[in-house]
Amino acid sequence: MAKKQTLGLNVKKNDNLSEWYTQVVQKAELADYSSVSGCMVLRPNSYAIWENIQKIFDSMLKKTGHKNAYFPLFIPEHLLIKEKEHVKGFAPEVAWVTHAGNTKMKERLAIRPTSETIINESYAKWVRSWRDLPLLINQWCNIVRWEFKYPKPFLRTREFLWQEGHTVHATEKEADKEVMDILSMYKDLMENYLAIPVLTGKKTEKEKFAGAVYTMALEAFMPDGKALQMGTSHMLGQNFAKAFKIKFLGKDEKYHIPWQTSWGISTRMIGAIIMVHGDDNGLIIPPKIAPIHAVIVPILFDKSKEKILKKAEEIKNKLKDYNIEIDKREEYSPGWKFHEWELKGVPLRIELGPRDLEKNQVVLVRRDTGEKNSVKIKKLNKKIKQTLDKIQKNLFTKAKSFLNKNIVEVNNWKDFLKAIKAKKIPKAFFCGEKECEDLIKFESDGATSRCIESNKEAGKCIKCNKKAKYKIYFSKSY
Ligand code: 86X
Repeated sequence: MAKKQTLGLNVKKNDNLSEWYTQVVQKAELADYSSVSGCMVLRPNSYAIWENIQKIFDSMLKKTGHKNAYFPLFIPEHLLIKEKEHVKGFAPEVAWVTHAGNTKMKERLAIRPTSETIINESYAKWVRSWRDLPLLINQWCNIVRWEFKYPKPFLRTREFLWQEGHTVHATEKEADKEVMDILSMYKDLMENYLAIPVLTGKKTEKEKFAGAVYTMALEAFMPDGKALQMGTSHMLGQNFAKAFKIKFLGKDEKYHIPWQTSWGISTRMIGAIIMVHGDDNGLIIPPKIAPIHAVIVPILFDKSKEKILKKAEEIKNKLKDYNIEIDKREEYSPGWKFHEWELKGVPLRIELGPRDLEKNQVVLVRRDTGEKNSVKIKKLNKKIKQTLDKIQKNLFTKAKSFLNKNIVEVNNWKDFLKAIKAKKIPKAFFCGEKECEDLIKFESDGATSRCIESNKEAGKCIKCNKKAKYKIYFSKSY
């Protein structure tokens, strides 16, 4: 039977998250499929969210001395394979340009799957002395990884948008600090703007980026019990510097090999925003990243139409600090419009009818709770600020308590499996051995380590019973 095509969603979030997600993406006009499998169109509604995320994080980067630059999309093969570790395992995902017109190229060009190599080729020329350090460069760009797993808008696409930072430091200590500074900037962005709580910590040897000495990660927890990696910050040590022969003359007049970091976040985060905050009526955009803060829906009758529209404009003009939209369409009923803006996740709705006009008030409706309040127009500016703050806090608090509720400390394998089956996040002692982690994944039907919570604790590995190295979170993941 053909599915009924309605404006609203025809599946509940808790009944089928995956189908719910697909419908929200489509019906809220966030993304669309294209004729290239795995490559999605970012429609204005999601691109505007990405622009807001860019603005926020870019300003954090500028404040901490980072500068933007742009490096080529194409990476010649000899460059890409210079640092062998980082290509390991990824080779099947690299997309290549092999021809110009009908002529085969002498050397094929990779479409960047990440830019360490092309950037370090430049760094080898630019880094001469200690005065050139630290070198703190960021680039906003697109990335191509030709994956073969089933694509999912924002979460797994062959092309995506991200920022990648690549830094060079004189000492190991400074590079370590950069890795941690970026990690806390990412956490700030995710928790205080996207309203998504994250677990942060080091990755195990098995899960770290092969080109790195260690990897720090930020992990969010989705309603279906799967973790979603939201970002990574890598300590590259001297791996790339050695491969690309980067060296600098120190204050001591001797040559030294510098220390490097790289880090990234991507449009994948938009997938997390959809899944974490959305409800049965659709998307809910956290106010701090919402392209539209409030929509005014005028209740139009022939008699009072002009007055109402005039007042709506007046209200919009007074609310200069916010992005306000007036929905003037006459071919749709107010109720229809309410549903549409709810579906699209706009944090606030302002209803304005003839009775409200008489009383110099509007009805203010929260997207997250549905709560309605009559507000005097005089007090609207202040009330909107307060309410947006409340929505922002409420979204984070709800997500945070869901995360906390789902972390369970376990100390035997039976309870570990129980927790995974129940779609929770077991926290357990672990020996850190790759073979043991492989076994855990196999026997738990796909659970992997997410990030290390602490490494000071003494205990026995949840799986092999040998001496544990640390306490760590496990779960299935996207
Ligand atoms: C790992 C490492 C790192 C800068 C980040 O995680 C953040 C931003 N880069 C990225 N990675 C690869 O190195 C890689 C390499 C090849 Cl050749 C590939 F085809 C896919 C890859 N995917 C991830």
